[in-house]
Amino acid sequence: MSQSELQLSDIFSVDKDGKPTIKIVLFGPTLAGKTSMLTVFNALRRMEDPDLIVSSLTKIQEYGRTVFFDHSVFQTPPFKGKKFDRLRYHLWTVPGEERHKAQRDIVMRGVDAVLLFLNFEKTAWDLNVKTVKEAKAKIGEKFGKKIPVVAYINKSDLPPEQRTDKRAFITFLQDIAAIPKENVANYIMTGSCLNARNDLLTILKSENRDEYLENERLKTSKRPDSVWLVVRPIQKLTQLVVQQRMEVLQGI
Ligand SMILES: Nc1nc2c(ncn2[C@@H]2O[C@H](COP(=O)(O)OP(=O)(O)OP(=O)(O)O)[C@@H](O)[C@H]2O)c(=O)[nH]1
Ligand SMILES: [Mg+2]
Repeated sequence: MSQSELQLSDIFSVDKDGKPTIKIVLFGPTLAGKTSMLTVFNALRRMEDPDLIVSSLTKIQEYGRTVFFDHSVFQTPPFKGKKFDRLRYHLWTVPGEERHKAQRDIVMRGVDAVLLFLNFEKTAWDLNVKTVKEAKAKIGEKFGKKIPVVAYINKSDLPPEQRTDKRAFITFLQDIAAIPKENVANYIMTGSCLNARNDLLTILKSENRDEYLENERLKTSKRPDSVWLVVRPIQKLTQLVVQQRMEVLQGI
């Protein structure tokens, strides 16, 4: 098969609409902020480019906790030259509470990439550790290899005395082989969904809103730093999956 005849659907799974798709799961302990992250991501897309939303956020919750999953679907902007289809990425979160293990098993089926969604809060350390071990056990030897893994630590807005030292996360994640020993900055990211949400709200409420907008859409150049930090791990995982598939292709 020559590369020019190749469709993205030949190297990616297809979703129920037959579209090439990456499935990314945000896997992390309860109260880490997974639902908050997806909410911010949706709000950002709505403000910047609603055409990239394939299906908006579904949340299955009880008393503010996720009991099954959150799910939403986006697509990449059209590719130049349009030789290839656009790529869809499905974002899922698991319910973090320990009692929901069965749901986590279901959500993780067919996952292409894992975002280990961790919590800076000191009180959450044991749960962080437990969660990473659970994710690794579920995926087995593909963990961090055929199935790329990126870690994101949320709640960087908290004062230092309430936060676990980032170095403890790095050591733990390397020891358990979730992330490589080199290029750590590409595999462990930090941020605050709270700050990202507040910064987006500030723009929406601003009297100078027009400075931020062009044709009613938020200019990417005006995207707050806090929002970049929250979006980065998803971008990185998408990139890792695409890169990996391309490498497989070159081996054919
Ligand atoms: N300080 C701080 N609080 C945050 C941040 N992100 C989320 N929270 C708060 O943390 C709490 C839990 O957030 P959720 O997004 O519901 O957490 P979750 O990971 O989805 O939890 P489960 O659904 O139980 O798995 C909420 O009170 C959020 O407002 C953050 O960046 N900083
Ligand atoms: Mg949740």
